[in-house]
Amino acid sequence: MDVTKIKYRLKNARYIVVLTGAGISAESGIPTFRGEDGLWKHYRAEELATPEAFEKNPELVWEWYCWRRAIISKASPNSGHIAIAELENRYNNFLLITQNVDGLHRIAGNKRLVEIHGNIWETRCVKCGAVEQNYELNFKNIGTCNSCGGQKRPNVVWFGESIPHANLEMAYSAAGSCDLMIVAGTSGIVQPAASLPFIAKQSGAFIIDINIEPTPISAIADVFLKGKCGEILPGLL
Ligand code: BJW
Repeated sequence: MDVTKIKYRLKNARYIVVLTGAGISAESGIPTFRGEDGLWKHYRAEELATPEAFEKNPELVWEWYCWRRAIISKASPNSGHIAIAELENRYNNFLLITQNVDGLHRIAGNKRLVEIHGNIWETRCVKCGAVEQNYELNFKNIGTCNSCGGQKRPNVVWFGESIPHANLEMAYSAAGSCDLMIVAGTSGIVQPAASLPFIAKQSGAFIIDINIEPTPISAIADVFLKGKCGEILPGLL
């Protein structure tokens, strides 16, 4: 029943939007935020991914980001990332919205994508806002802004911060106008990303949710595919 529905929707989709979260990179060896492996030195993401945490202890926050950079630097896209890159090749109207900062979707080949929570390989100056590429793995060597000497922070979106306007507009507009949304590997609890499937559903899109366990998004999905992204996504193609 579900297979027939999915085949029909994939074959006839005019505009596909894919929303991904940390679960898609789990099979590349990158820890998720809220799973069993989500803790780092007993801290939760909510305690480190905030402007307040950075203000209080920038070294600790940079140490966490450099620990994550080291893991990401050794990781490669998995079959789930590759399947999503192939989806982009197959559809004229396609957008990937990722909450991940690891850059693996770009490496897999996606070009039409919005990284709504930023990119771990960029820094932003807290004083002048200059954005720089930065591949340092040692938190002690992050350095200062090349333009003004100010303090560098990761160019990512922390709790309490707004998603850059253009990215949010693009994500909302895509969610409101797609006719098929595939949600892959997100717990669906962090806003505003978590509201995108709800917007798509309200606008009449068919929602496929892929996750190893049910989430608030599975509850409204037309189809919930329980399992690993790396196994299920290639199957959709
Ligand atoms: C697999 C798998 C496999 C595993 N295959 N699946 C409205 C209501 C309530 C709260 C708020 C609200 N609006 C805003 C808020 C506050 C807050 C928020 O949402 N809090 C919630 C915790 C309740 N949101 C914000 O602050 C956002 N800003 C904002 O809204 O601005 C406007 C505003 C400003 C001021 C005041 C009020 C409003 C910003 C959120 C930024 C989130 N940033 C982070 C860090 C980014 C940088 C970094 O990476 O370090 O983004 S936090 C972290 O969570 C990261 C992730 O992108 C994000 C989502 O997590 P994700 O990807 O879903 O991962 P997990 O670990 O949660 O889930 C993994 C899933 O995969 C699980 O379901 C597994 O089962 C599954 N899985 N292996 C398939 N192989």
